[in-house]
Amino acid sequence: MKLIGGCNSPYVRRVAVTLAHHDLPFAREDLVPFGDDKAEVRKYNPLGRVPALVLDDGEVLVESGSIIDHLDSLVGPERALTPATGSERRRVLNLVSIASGATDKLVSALYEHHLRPADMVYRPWAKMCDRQFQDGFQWLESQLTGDWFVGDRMSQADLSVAVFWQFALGKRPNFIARMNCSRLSALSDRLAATAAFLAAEAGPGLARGLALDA
Ligand SMILES: N[C@@H](CCC(=O)N[C@@H](CS)C(=O)NCC(=O)O)C(=O)O
Repeated sequence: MKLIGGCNSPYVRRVAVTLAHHDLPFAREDLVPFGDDKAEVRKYNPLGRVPALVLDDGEVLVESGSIIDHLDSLVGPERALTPATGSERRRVLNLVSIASGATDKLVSALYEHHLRPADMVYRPWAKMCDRQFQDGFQWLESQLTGDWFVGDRMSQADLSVAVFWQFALGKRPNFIARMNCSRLSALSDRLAATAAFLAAEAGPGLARGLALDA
């Protein structure tokens, strides 16, 4: 398998951490979905977005959620990070949807401030995105009442929330500090020290690039 995209993207990184957690061997092609690399990324995904995962027979999967679903199917229901059925599955998917949707808003605000010409930035929109990110992650904070979001072991909810939180911290450290999400921070710190997270580190680019209030 080959993972397209670099771990500076949180969507790529949650796939890379899942691959490492499951001990699945894979190669990487660290393409950026902008600039010179965009045409190359389009060869894997007509939308020109990362991540994409090229399977050994050449089939290409896109969207981090679909890719992760496939990785779970490779390791079977006992080891899968998203339960196969029932209320625990619904809960994990719901938590991941909120975390992923909130991160989409953080990314939208970064794009608004950094990709638009300065005199065309629409600040009310960026502010609304910040509010949505904050509401989403503060709700997640309220849902984390024990060591794990669901059950007694790490699920995809824990893994993805930690990856998204670390991304947000790299881009908006002051904003994140003001949110006072101590439980999410503790979860994130705990997981950051595990082998799967260390194997998929974002590198210096995490704090570089589109940082807003570093
Ligand atoms: N919902 C997608 C989001 C992927 C995404 O937003 N990727 C960004 C990189 S962080 C990207 O490729 N952006 C370029 C673009 O959308 O043109 C997923 O979960 O895979």
